[in-house]
Amino acid sequence: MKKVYTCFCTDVIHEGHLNIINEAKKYGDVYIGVLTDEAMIKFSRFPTLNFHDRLELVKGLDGVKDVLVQDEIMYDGIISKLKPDYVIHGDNWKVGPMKAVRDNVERLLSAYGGQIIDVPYTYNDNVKRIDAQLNEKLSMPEYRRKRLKQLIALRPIVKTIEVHSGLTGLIAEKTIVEHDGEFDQFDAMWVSSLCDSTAKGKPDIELVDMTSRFRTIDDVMEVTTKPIIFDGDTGGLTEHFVYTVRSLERMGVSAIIIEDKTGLKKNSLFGTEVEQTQDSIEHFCEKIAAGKKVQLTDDFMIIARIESLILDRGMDDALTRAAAYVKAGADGIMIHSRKKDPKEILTFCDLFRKTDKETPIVVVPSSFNSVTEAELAEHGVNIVIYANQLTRSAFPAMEQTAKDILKYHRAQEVDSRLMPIKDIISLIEEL
Ligand code: SPV
Ligand code: MG
Repeated sequence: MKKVYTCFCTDVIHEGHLNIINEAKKYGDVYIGVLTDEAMIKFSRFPTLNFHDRLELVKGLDGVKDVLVQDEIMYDGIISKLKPDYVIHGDNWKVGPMKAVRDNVERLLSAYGGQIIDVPYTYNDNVKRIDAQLNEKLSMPEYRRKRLKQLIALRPIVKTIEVHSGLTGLIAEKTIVEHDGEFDQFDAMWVSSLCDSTAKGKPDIELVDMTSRFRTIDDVMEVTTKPIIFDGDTGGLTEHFVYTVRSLERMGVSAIIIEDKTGLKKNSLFGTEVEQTQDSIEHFCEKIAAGKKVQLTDDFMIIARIESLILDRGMDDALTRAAAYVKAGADGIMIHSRKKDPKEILTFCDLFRKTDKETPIVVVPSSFNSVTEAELAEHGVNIVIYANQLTRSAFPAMEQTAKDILKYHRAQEVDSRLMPIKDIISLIEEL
């Protein structure tokens, strides 16, 4: 019998999958691959079933000769192992980023005379409804909240991008690229105090109040499923912070990061150019412990941000504080720096990891932006936050457009730089 292979990357078997199996049977014995969680989350949505359950789901299907584990999106490993005569797939992979996968399969099969079978992709109302239900489930607080911890366990480094509106949320949610045979998308979203304030035309000094910050989170949550890390500034008074923790947890936010400063907070990237006061270790530990005490689930994370390097207090102070904050209950440490060279951040990570192998480390490479995700991961970093790049790219583009319209007294000159009207009116899907 000939071998026919297909790979499933799904939590629900619907008529589209059954159709593929029925078609496959016409050509030979059917082998199904199940994509691992690690591979799936690089280009698809986060699975609502764990890998073991997804494997069992496929094993329970009729007419399947064998079920295999596929641990890469590209088919090199699985094809060299199974040597299928045919690979069958919905024809949706002929366009978009998935085309790279089809090209990969075509190249591998042609080396020994194998063939691709493209079957018409099933996307009827029933399948659409299942798809929408899965997305809805992922956006629910109890699923979304725990996802940051799940991603820390699954990803070499959790890639997080700044959001401050529904629109930036959609960019974080939907942007997927294929590059050099690898797929990538952002894992999580950062509700930055700087960008949330800037979007409202306000300075980043804890002026935008919590009600307004929560409103931003809600706008983002309405249109996304990815987990949220909230920039909680100093956390405010401990008596207020405990309420913030409760509210964020209930909303389905995964983590709050609070920084060890008191008084009028200014953005860290000002460094010592402005007056900034670091909190005492004792007081900040009390704040962390108070927050941990009131949270109701194990999912929510309170991450302590250390400003010692920003304020030129030295590496020893940063390390002492890190150890104290972890002891007080912090679920992670964020270390910040405004140096262009990543050396001081990497040194901190190496020294911290000598005594603490577990506590997640978060970094924000706005100044030390030459560092790569792979380098950070090598030094034990778990979460990288691109904290302001969407805002900083949008502002000059909008400003230039405004200037050019004033200059030319019409909009024609700027049009070639703009998103087509057809695209903007169809950008947001209607239910
Ligand atoms: C933010 O994005 O608001 C931050 C990171 O707190 S930074 O601006 O680098 O301080
Ligand atoms: Mg901030």
